[in-house]
Amino acid sequence: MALNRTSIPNDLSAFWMPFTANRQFKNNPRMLVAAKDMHYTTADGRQVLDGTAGLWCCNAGHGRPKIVEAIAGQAAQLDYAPAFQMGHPLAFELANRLRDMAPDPFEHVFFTNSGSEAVDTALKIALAYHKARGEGGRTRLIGRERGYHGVGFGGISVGGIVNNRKYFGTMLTGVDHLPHTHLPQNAFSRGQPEHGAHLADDLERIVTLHGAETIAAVIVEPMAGSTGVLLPPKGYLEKLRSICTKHGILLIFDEVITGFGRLGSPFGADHFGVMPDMMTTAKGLTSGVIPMGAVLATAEIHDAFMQGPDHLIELFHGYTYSGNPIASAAGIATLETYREEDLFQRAADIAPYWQEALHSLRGLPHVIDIRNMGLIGAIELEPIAGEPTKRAFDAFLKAYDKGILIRTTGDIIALSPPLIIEKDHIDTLIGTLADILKSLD
Ligand code: PXG
Repeated sequence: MALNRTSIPNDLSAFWMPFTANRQFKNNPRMLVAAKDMHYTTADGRQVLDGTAGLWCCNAGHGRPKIVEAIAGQAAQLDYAPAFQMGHPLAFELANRLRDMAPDPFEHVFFTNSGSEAVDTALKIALAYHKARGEGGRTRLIGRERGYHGVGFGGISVGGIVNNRKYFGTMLTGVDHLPHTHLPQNAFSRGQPEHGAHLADDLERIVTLHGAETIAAVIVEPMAGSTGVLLPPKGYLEKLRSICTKHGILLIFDEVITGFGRLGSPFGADHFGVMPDMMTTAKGLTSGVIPMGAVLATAEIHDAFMQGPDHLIELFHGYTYSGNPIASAAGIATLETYREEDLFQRAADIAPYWQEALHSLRGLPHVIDIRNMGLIGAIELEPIAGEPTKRAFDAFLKAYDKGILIRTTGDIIALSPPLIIEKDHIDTLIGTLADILKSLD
């Protein structure tokens, strides 16, 4: 039985909300109390169309029976099992299913509880991998400007968002950044933009500056989500791959957003046809229902650790909840839902309609760019002079009042609906957004 709280609590003061304007929220609470398929229900009884799959995570939609039943049943059968030196079948089954779903080179799965932890895990594996192979001098990590890799110290160090970095000291040392790939000449691109493959060559500059033998890994989102949907230019990821290979540097794709069908393929790596050495995932792994992340690694990386006496721990890393039984059950049921409903193909099939709908907003007031890929879209607004982010935040508030959930970052509106979206939902979402854009200051 759900606890079934459906009204706004009297006291909102104790909960210090994440990435939220706490005072603004608590004066104007936007409280969601239920969800089913494509819609949330608010405390005041309204239906809100989910244009963002929660936070880019509820790829299967909400309240999906198979996932709900798996979680409830698993909680009753085996609620928790120790994650270290003990096992339970579901974590192994989910790892096998992920291996089978992932492109060929990925044979091993390390479970975490979030994308941030998946990123820290992958960075640590990269460092320890080189050490295990006798290249312990490879300690540098390379990220990218405007990259988002969660909020752990590893993630903010390789990440490239100034507000996520500047309050938190010096972070990891030995980190450098590639330039971002967002070029003005690519405005209004449909899918991968034409210009900017040369930006990957900056990795050669970084290698020349530091020496390849000091660099452990490069981490990028194949398509940067959080900073406003920055698409990889044609040829860019291929170049990054070949420069990494040439210099013995591991390439990590942060697939926390691009994984699980968001681009119409299982992973971004499939979509772009470029294979990294590790992939970090979370979000869509359980359709957002239970916190869970995973790092997928090649046999080459995994096997480098499997040395020495076999009673000794090979990797000194893990979490109390790595492969938690209820999260594993949610993951298995989620992957089954994706397969039974062919949701990744569905996303690919509806993507052209999505693209045309989004680009129909071109020419409306304040719209300076629109870009899209798979079931992702971004509408970039001209900021109000001297008040950056305000125009997009106003759009977000109006959208919620008019019954659609959108997400804003800076002055960019980002959309990433559940993969079960229908054409009439797209019409509602984009039609409502058009009205809002016409009404903004
Ligand atoms: N990597 C990437 C690429 C992400 O997008 C993380 C890591 C961190 O995941 P966790 O599970 O630790 O939050 C993310 C998370 C937004 C938004 O609206 C994006 C994320 C999270 C919350 C909001 O852009 N991405």
